[in-house]
Amino acid sequence: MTSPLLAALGLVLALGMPAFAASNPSLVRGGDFSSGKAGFWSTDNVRLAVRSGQLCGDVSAGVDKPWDALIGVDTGEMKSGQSYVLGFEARATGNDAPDKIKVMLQDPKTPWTERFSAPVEVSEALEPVNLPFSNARDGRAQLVFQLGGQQGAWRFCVDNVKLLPEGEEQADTRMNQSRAAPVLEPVADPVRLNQAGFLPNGPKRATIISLSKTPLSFQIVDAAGKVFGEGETELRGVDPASGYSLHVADFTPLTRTGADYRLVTGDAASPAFAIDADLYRRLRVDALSWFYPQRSGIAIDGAIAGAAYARPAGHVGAAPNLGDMSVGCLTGPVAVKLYGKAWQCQAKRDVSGGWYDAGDHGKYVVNGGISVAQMMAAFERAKRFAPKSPLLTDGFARLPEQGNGLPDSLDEARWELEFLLKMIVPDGDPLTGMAYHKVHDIGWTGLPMLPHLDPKERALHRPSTAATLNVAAVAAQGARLFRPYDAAFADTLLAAARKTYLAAQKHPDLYAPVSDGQQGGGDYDDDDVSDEFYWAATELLITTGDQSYLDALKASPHWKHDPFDGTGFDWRNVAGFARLELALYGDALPDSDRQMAKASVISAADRFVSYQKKQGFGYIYRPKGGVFAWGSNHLMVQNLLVTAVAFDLTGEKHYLAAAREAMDYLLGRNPMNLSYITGYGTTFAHNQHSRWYAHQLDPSLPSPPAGSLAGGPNSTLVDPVALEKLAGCAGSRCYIDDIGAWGVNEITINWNAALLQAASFLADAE
Ligand code: 9MR
Repeated sequence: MTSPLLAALGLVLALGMPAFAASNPSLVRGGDFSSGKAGFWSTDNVRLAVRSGQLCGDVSAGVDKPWDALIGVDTGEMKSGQSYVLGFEARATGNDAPDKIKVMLQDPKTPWTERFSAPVEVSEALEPVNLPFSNARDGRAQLVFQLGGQQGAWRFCVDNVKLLPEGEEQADTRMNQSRAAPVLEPVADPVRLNQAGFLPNGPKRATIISLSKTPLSFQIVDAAGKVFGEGETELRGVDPASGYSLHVADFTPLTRTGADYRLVTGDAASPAFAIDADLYRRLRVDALSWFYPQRSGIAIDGAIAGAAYARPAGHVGAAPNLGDMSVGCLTGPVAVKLYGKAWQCQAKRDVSGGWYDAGDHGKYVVNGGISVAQMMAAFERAKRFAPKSPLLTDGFARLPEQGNGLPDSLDEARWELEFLLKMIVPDGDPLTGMAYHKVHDIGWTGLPMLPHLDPKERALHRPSTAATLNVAAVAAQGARLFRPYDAAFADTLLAAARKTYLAAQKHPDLYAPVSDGQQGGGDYDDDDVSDEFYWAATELLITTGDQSYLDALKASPHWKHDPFDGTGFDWRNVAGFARLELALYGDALPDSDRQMAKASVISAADRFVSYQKKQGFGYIYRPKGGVFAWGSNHLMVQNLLVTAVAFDLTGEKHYLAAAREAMDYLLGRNPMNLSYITGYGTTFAHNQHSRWYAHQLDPSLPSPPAGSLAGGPNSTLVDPVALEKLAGCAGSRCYIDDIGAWGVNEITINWNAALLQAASFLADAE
């Protein structure tokens, strides 16, 4: 028996502003860039794009004068004699980035009379700037950042730009979103912990929601009431993301395996939990097996997937399906609206197969790309660091290819890779070698809707540079992993990788547009593909060792840039994933460059460990402005993977401990008091948004299978259920387990692929 005692005085954080205050008096509109570039413009030598929610301008090399390269925006009406505060956050990256720029307010027309200007120091880190000044002229003004005067190219990013009458800074909504209103009443079931269980040698912490200003004593007991440990909580104060006042109980020294432990404190008890060495081995099997019933173009065999999940093949041209054996291109007025002019495409293509993206029947190349990449990354990690891992074996998961001699994780990856190859534009088309951005219905279907019953016409959408580079990256990655098993397939993949990469170089700015929202599928829009170029070159370099890809990497704005800002990488921002790959497998890099890649991961992991220590629920996530993003659960998993890679690079156990603890949030140590993974924990999400796991709407249909990760809290309410039920919610509480809440409760291939990668790491790493 152990008696862990960790009592320390916590710091009670200052009370925050209420969340989502109604008014926003800023005279600069859209300066948080949550809806794109808003009214911001630039001169021709500055290429503007919204990246990770910041407005970034790539400034061309050799602009002589500071005022010849500008980012600007017009302001609202200003008053003479009034004092204002100009606030923003800024950073500068690139070898030739300046350490100072000038910001100014001027009249919006000739002779551009200056009202106020100030030098601003800038560095790699996003730093806040607040500049009070007195305004001497009535009327609108123009805010400009002067960015010229450097020899080389560099990138300037800005965020949370606001111009406020002095004294009104506190009323600005963006400033308030980072802090929830403190909750001053006790909550039911205040003890929150990983309900699925802890690893015997892993960290074991619980979060207790309590207004007590002194430490609480707690005990760990089994079902018979036998005490296995006791201690006192550490006070953590108000958690800004939830508004809850938190204590943390640490019982790490308890290592005895068992199934029915509880943490009790005063009158409260936690849900039952286990201490279990096999937890992540099971989750790994489920997270990988999850993909089989997500497959398009193949009947799902109930004997393999479970009887409830049996269904006919979807989208194989059998009525009422109209796809995916011979799909035409999106044309007509809709295409003209989206792409500016109708694109030349007469093709009818067989694009059957692949995975359905999420709860819809769409198949999107960029999301397929990052998903299959993370699935293969799980395989490659096992191959390099855990050669005895079951993940490397055949017959380990619930797949129809069991016994074919290929490891299951590669079988499943191949299902998607074959589809991605079909999405490459064939020879003879003007965009040959590019990849169609996506294929989906031409209008939304309702729920429930099993895949084989979808009657809508499907359409291919115009190729995009981002989709093309996704294919290049994963085909290159697949080429090296499939080679020992199937050299012919590896050759096909490598040829496809080279071909698509060349095509993307030829068409470097074919951006996927934001659709008008009526098109029956997700947009997956992206107008900055510098990170996709970086990723594709990374995978091609790792696979081939060719110098040309190293040259491309060195010329990339991402070469020296830190991609790990705590928001988590995803389908749109892939530089973080690429950096992990480079650090782990960049054997072809010169020594000093390899060290640089490794060091960037390790220093990010150090930051992440310190975020986690301060975070009362133990997650690793720094949402921008405190605003939880769509799919926040998987963004936390991506950050977990950064600490996992730091462990692989260094062998230092505290990174492993951080990765283990980061899972606790998903499995119940959270403000919602539920596990976000179906089948794991005492109370788990099971009404995720899906057209075929629609049990909530039709009891004859199943709930999602075990190992389904829900998207999780999303501060931006987008679906009708969230809008009605979650109005005014605090960041980490913007969640509801309802099938209609697609903005917070969907399942997707990219979220489950990240989960698979994390579970596989946690199952193998010691
Ligand atoms: O996961 C995607 C998220 O990052 C985007 O912000 C959001 C809006 O474009 O779309 C999410 O992806 C959805 C996709 O558009 C359609 N299939 C379901 C995906 C998950 O909700």
